[in-house]
Amino acid sequence: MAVLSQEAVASLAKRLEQAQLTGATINKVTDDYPNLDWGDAYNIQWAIRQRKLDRGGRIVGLKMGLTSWAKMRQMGVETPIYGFLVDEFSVPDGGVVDAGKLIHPRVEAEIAVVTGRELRGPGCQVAQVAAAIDCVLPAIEVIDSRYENFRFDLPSVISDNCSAARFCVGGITRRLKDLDLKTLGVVLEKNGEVVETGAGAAVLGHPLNSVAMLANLLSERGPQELNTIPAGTFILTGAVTAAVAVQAGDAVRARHQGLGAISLRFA
Ligand code: 0L1
Ligand code: MG
Repeated sequence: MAVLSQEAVASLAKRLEQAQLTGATINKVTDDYPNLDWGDAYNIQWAIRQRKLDRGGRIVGLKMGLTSWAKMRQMGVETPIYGFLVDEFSVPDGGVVDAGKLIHPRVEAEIAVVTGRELRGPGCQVAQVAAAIDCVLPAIEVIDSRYENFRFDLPSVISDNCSAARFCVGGITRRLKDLDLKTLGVVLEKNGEVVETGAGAAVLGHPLNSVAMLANLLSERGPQELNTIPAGTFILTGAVTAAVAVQAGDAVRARHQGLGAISLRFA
């Protein structure tokens, strides 16, 4: 049960979005509102989303976060969380990220999908997801918590749009039938050295589980216009690797088996 007034939701959304836009840390939202729950947290996230739309931003996708069992255990939760991607977060393959606009960026290699049909929960299953996926792409997500030292609790990170900051897609686009997402290997390099390796199974056992869970989470809590995943939705399914800290001067490359390589530079 959400407990915050609309005014409090609007004011926290403004504070969090300002922090994201200016690259400044803020107190956790639960420091001011210790009883704030998941419902309030998503209300704040959706209010940030609305602020971006009101200024002419375009929502270009959804992301899943906390999709590894290890990270969920660490946060004491049993379900992942989701956030939105807006056009201002998008960086082209080979592009440059202005690290001066971020606080303490970290990169994660991810597997991204685009849906070809609507997905609707509750009860959405992997088989339905498999039938609905149009294509698969390699991705890098840059996360950047607006809280000091990436220290937060679950309502605070949901409110902060799951630390979403930038993302990059590119490489080779493939049909799902041509890939085994569970065993798909990923190598993450920083400044030419391998820093992380992983396989798709790191994402909830299979990245398509993550998409099914997203459809089910949206059906539970999404505002009316957001309670399904429409056809044509780009989705970051969650980190295949641990998040790696980066700073100005770093170059990052992700190599996804069968999907080519994508890279970003931080300046
Ligand atoms: O994309 C992610 O998995 C991040 C989710 C939020 C938690 C974090 O910032 O580490
Ligand atoms: Mg991520």
